[in-house]
Amino acid sequence: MNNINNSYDLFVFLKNRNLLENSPLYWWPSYGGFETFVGAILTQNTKWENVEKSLSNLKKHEVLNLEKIAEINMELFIKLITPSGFKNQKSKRLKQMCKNIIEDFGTFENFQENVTRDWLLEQIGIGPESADAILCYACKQEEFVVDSYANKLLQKFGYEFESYEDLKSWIEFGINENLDKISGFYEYEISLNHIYCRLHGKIVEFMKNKHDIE
Ligand code: 39A
Repeated sequence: MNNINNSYDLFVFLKNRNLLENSPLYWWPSYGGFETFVGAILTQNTKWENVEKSLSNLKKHEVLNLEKIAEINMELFIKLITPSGFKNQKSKRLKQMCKNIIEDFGTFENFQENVTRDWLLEQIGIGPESADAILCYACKQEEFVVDSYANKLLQKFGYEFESYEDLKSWIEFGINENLDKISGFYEYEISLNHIYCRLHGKIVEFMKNKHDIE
């Protein structure tokens, strides 16, 4: 069995498996855009493939932007996001959040630059995982996203964490302690945010494709 002493070891273990060969550079499609923000909320409690269908519906109807969702007819919105499940709850929360962004930040660009984790956690329906997904992938901030895949993978290696924040700290600490070595793998041309995106993406791809740790 592979010996994983810290998250740097985990990074190297996953990196050696070329899991992101067919993925976008930052793994999450539309990284850094409004679409990523919507995807991060729609993906709660459902498969990514269902989220893609909802995003495609929103694009086809040309409503995938902050102002349009803040004003969209609820019946239409519910219909468009039906594939990703919990349609009544998600449509209500997403629409309210778009209104709150406009009220507190004016534009999506200003939100991306100035939003805080605390602001996100105050929003109805946003827990730590969704907050970190929005910060990491839509706002390009240095926050690692912990999800159930990370928990399950680390359990396979014999780890158990008491909370979301404990696992997040364990990952972020091991990466930051070994930042120079990791940057070296990418000829020193990679940001910490990009490393977090790639590590999260590798974990998801490893688990979704049911790879083994042996
Ligand atoms: N579970 C997931 C995903 N699986 C994903 N991709 C594949 C591309 N994203 C972006 C988020 N959550």
